[in-house]
This record gives sequence, C-alpha cells and structure tokens, in this order.
Amino acid sequence: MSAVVSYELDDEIGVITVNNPPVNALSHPVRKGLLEAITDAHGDGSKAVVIVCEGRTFIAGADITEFGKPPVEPLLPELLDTIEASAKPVVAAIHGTALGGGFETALAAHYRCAVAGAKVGLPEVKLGLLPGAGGTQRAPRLAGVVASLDLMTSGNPIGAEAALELGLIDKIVDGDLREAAIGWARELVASGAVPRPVSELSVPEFDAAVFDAYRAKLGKRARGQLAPQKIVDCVAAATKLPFAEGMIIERGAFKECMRSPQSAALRHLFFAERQAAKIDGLPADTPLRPIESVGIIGAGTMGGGIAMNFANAGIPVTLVEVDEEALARGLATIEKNYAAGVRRGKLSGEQASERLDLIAGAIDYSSLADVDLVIEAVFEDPELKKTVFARLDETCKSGAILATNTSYQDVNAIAAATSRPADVIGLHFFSPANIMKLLEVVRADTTGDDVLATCMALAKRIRKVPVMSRVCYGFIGNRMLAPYFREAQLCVLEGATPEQVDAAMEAWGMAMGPLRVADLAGLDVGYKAREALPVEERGDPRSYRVADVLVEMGRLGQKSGAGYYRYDPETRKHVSDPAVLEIIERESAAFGIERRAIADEEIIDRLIYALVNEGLRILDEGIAQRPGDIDVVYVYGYGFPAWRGGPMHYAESVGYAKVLDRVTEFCERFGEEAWAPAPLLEQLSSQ
Ligand code: 3H9
Repeated sequence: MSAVVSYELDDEIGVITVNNPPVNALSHPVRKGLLEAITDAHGDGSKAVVIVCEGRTFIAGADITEFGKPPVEPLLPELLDTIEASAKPVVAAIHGTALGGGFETALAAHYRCAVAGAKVGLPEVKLGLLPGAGGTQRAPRLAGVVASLDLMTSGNPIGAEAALELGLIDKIVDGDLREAAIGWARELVASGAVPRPVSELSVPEFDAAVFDAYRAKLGKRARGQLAPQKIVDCVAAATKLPFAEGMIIERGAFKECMRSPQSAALRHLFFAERQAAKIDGLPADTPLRPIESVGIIGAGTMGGGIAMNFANAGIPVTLVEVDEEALARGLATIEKNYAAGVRRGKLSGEQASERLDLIAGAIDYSSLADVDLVIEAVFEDPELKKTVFARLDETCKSGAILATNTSYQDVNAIAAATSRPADVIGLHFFSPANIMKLLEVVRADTTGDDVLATCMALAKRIRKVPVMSRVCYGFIGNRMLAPYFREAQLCVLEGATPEQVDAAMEAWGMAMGPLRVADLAGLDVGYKAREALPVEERGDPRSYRVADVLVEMGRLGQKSGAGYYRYDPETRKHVSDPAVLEIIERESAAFGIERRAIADEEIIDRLIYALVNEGLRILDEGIAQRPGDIDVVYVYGYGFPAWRGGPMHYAESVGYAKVLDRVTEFCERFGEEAWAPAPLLEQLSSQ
C-alpha cells in the first residue's frame, strides 16, 4: 500500500484512509493507492468499505500541480467508476472541504456522511474547468438540474446541512467521524443495504427552459468564459443521455477547458495568490505578535468598512473619530451595512448584532492605549497622517502595530514621525473595504520582520488576500493605475467617447470601464491629489484636463449625480450626457487635437500595455516581489478579468516581443515620456 493511502480491516468493515497533506489532493500516488485499496477490499472478507481522510480535510480535489502534464494512470474517472462498481457498499466520510475531484470521489461512493462543519463543492469553474470525474453527471442525478448548475457554475461550496437537503449527502454525524462512519457502515450491513450507484439514478424532473435561461444568465455574469457554458452542456447531456455517454461528453468538454488559455490563467492565479502570501527571505518561523484587539482612526467609509472586517472575524474594534457627531454617523453606516447584509440573507440578525457589539466608538485616543493594532484611515493628507502617528506613538502600548491605510503616501516618512519605526506598516484596504478581497501590505524600509509576518497572517484571518508592496507613490496598484487612466483620458481627447472606451474595456473583460470607475471613485479624489503635487509632477495636462473641468463644474462623479455620465439617483444607472461630449470636443480643440476614429483594439492595447509597462518597472525596482503578485493585485483589487490571469500573465501569454513591438509603436506615436519601454520588457522580449 502506498504511504499516502492505507487500508485496514475493522472487523467486517474495510477502512481506506487517505493521508496526503496538506489537503489530500488526488495526486498520482493517491489515485494508485485508492485503486489498490478498493481492489484489496474487493478480495477480502469485508462487507462494506469506508473512505476517510486524515488531517484537516477530506480530499480537496485533483492535484492542480499535475495539470498540464501528461496524465498518468489510473485516471480519476476510471478509478471512480471502479469504486462505484464495488460489490460492497462504499461509505464516504467527509470532514473539512470535499471539493472537486474529492467530492466526485464521495459521489462515486454509495453512501455519504459528513460532520456538521464540513463543506462540499465543485469549484473547478474557478480554475476554468468543469468537474471532470463524473461530477457533471452524478450531481444532477442526486440534486437535480438547477441546484447542480448553481453549484458548478458558481464554484462556491455549500455546508453539510444544505448538501443534506439537496440529497448530495445522506447523513450528518456527531462525534468522531471515523468511528461514526464505521458504525453507520455496520448498520448498513446489518440492514442488508446494497451498493447504490448514483450513475444508475435518473435526473429528477426539471423545466426544460432552465438551460437557455442559465446560458443567458452566464452570458452576463461570466461574460467571455468558456467553462461555465460547457458545464451547462454537460448537465444538459446528463438529462438526455445514458451515464456512460454523458461521461464522454464531460471528458471532451473537460479536455477542451484544460487546454484553454482561460484555465491556464486561472490556474496561474490559484498558485499566484498562495505565493503572494509568502515573503521571500522571511523565515517561516518568524514570531507573530498577538492581535486580539484593534483600533481604527476615522469612521468614514474606509474606516467603517475596515472595522467590519475585524468584527466579522470576531476581533473587537475601537473606532475613533474627532467628535460625537462624526462617530455616530460612522457607526450608523456600519449598522446600515449589516442590516443590508441581513436583508440579503448574507448573515443572520443574531450574527449582525454580535458583530456590532464588537465595535465600540470613542472620541479620544486614550481608548487606544491597550490595543494590539491601530489602523489610521483619515484623509489623504501627509501632514495630518504624521500628526496622527506622532499621537499614536505617545498613546499606544509598546509592541502595538501602527498601520496606515494610505493609498499613496510615503510610509517611510510616516514611520519616521514616530519613535518606533519598526512597528509601522501600511495596510491598504480597497473600497468597499468590507467586500474587496485585496490587502496591499506596505513594507516600509524600517518595518520589523515580525510586524510584516503578523500582518500577512492577520490578512488571512480577516479573509483578505494579502500582497506585499514596497514603498513608492501609489504602491503597486494605484501606481499602475495612473498610466492606465492617462491612456483612457487621452483616447477620449483624441477622438473616442467615454462610452466607447468603457465599452471596449468591459467587452475585453474589465469589470467596469475606466471612466465609470473614475466616476464611482469620485473625480474630486484625483483632483485633490493633483492639487497636492507640484505642476511638473502632475503628468501630461491633456490626461487630466477634462476631469478637472468636470470637477470644477461640480460634476464629481456618481456621488454628485454626474461626472463622465449622468446617474439615476434611485438606481445609480449611468446614462450618456451630450454635455460631456461638448466639453471633450472643446478641450480637444483647445489642445489643437484633431479628433479621429480610434479602433477598440487601440484603446485596449494602450490601456492594458500601459499597465504592463509600469508593472514591469515596478518589478524591476523590487516594489513587487514577483509578477504573480501584481496579477493578484489587479484581479482582486481592480476588476481585471481573472480568466486573463492578470496583466503580467496576460503579457506573457501574448508574448513579450509582441508587447514590445506595440509599446515601441506607441512610443514613436505618443512620445518617450509616457511610452519608453520598461528595461525589463526589452530584456524579457529578447529571451
Ligand atoms: C479538480 O478536482 C478536477 C476534477 O474535477 C477532475 C479531474 C480529472 N492541488 O489554499 P491553501 C495547496 S480541480 C494541489 O493555502 P486553505 C496550496 O497550493 C481541483 N495543491 O489552504 C497550498 O500550497 P502551499 C478542485 C493544492 O486551508 C496548500 O495546499 N479543487 C490543492 O486556505 C494549502 O492550500 C479545488 O479547486 C490542489 N487541489 O484552503 C480546491 N489545493 O502551502 C482548491 C490546495 O505550498 N483548494 N493546494 O502554498 C482550495 O480551495 C483550498 O486549498 C482549500 C484549503 C479550501 C482546500
């Protein structure tokens, strides 16, 4: 028996145990071990078989590191057919997360039990794939068409209780899972239960219109993506074809997805996200500081959102404002947000009030004397931030971590405003901070290793995806955004409309076009940031002139009802505004620009390659540790389509030489200042 799978007889019950840390992925040795074990069980005196896992979870899926390599037998679908064909009842005993191929293994068993906290799911779609070991054929036979489509096209796991209701598992057990599963297997044997292959069931009744409706829904929700539509094909096949023929359809669709650039991009991101949590050169055993209480300065949109993250994770928060009125406003917004969550069924009323109870308000710094971490979330004013940090230095206990949520400012200078620069770090949340997954962890030159390690670990506790950035203006994300926005504005001035630019970028895959993003963020934000800079540091005046005019007219974006677009006060839907086009045409003329038709392709290349070129500079300067970190920032913080893998992965997939050609062309047309190729781009394209 292989080291990762063991088999033993417990009286008349054969027990197969998988032990392949960290998540019991179905690597080749596991598949081989399972095949040997089930074969052994077939030939011995056992009357039923239990499959159970050691460690933190049931099998969490196929081994993703094997994808893209030549497959080695036994392949998972055949192995699962063998398990299902067992003449003795097979019981799967689930704890942790039974995901993907792991849950498919459970579906190939004849009986399924789980502990109450377990989750099951078919998350392959998040890797640009579909369940490829019978999941698309077996799940609908148990849970019906709609629930299976929901499960597979969202990729989100469900809890044991929901799985029981859907018929995906049979039983929730208490106490020791292994003992409970063996006990249940004995009961099954005693009651004369027989193997119960899911493949022999037929799909419950369904409304035939559901497939078209689903395709249309996915056309919007998962625009441009291959795997979700293929999942619908496979489930439709399950309803029409015998199991074996459905499996052939599934195999073909799985292989097509596996070969697709979309899956390569999503698999890249899976590992990039996990890699981003690691800091090169920081020993894994770096001691962590305990974080059991948090203070937040500023109860505005950002501070309030940040507070919710900690309360959601069960960590008490003290929210500090300048006066009672501002504090009451901030606390009321938090309450409103939780109430909206309850209305939408995201959490129960009881959970909401438990979380609210964890958030206390204060109007003086003395209440921060004992907290383990303080996050400053005041206005983007460097002098104000330094004053706040000097006060924190006087107030906070020794060993407290002092963090700034600045989006742009120099964290080194902020650290220098204290007597304990090693305790200072940047924690850059993204708005809305209780929803956006990204956390840029900004490591100042003086930040202590333990402070950095603590914040990276803390990010996971509050369910954020952390990426470390060194200090520069705008860090990784906002620094790259500047040339992206520059090109969006220049395209508009040269002849495109805001509608064309936004539509081109959205069709390419961005969650929201750049001018709508600017309206959402507030045009006054960039305006104020520019005002704080000397004129020569503001960049090409053509790249912000229209925005300045809009702000000076009081068109601040969505919040004032108008910016590049007009907004319906009720629905916040945007509509075109002819007045904006007039402004644009007037400003183009003032700069002596002759407006021209611009192809969507040019818009896309200019915006995306502007990101790429700056990203490569950021890498070269050591601001980001690795290209994958930049990709994670863009996908989790800026609405970059995950299925394109992030800007760096996208550039690699296009080919650096091709990207360089286009950047060189733009450099000749639009000038060196904006488009000089990053040295790393030249280097990579010659490799
Ligand atoms: C599939 O099953 C296809 C089949 O339908 C058909 C086949 C024919 N493989 O996330 P964590 C590593 S597709 C290899 O930090 P957590 C991960 O890289 C698969 N490695 O832990 C990390 O390594 P490192 C469908 C894997 O507790 C370490 O384990 N399944 C795999 O926060 C810890 O991971 C999925 O998509 C894997 N499948 O979360 C599930 N999974 O320490 C993917 C993890 O070196 N996995 N690793 O950085 C997950 O969602 C989470 O890992 C899980 C645990 C929820 C299980």
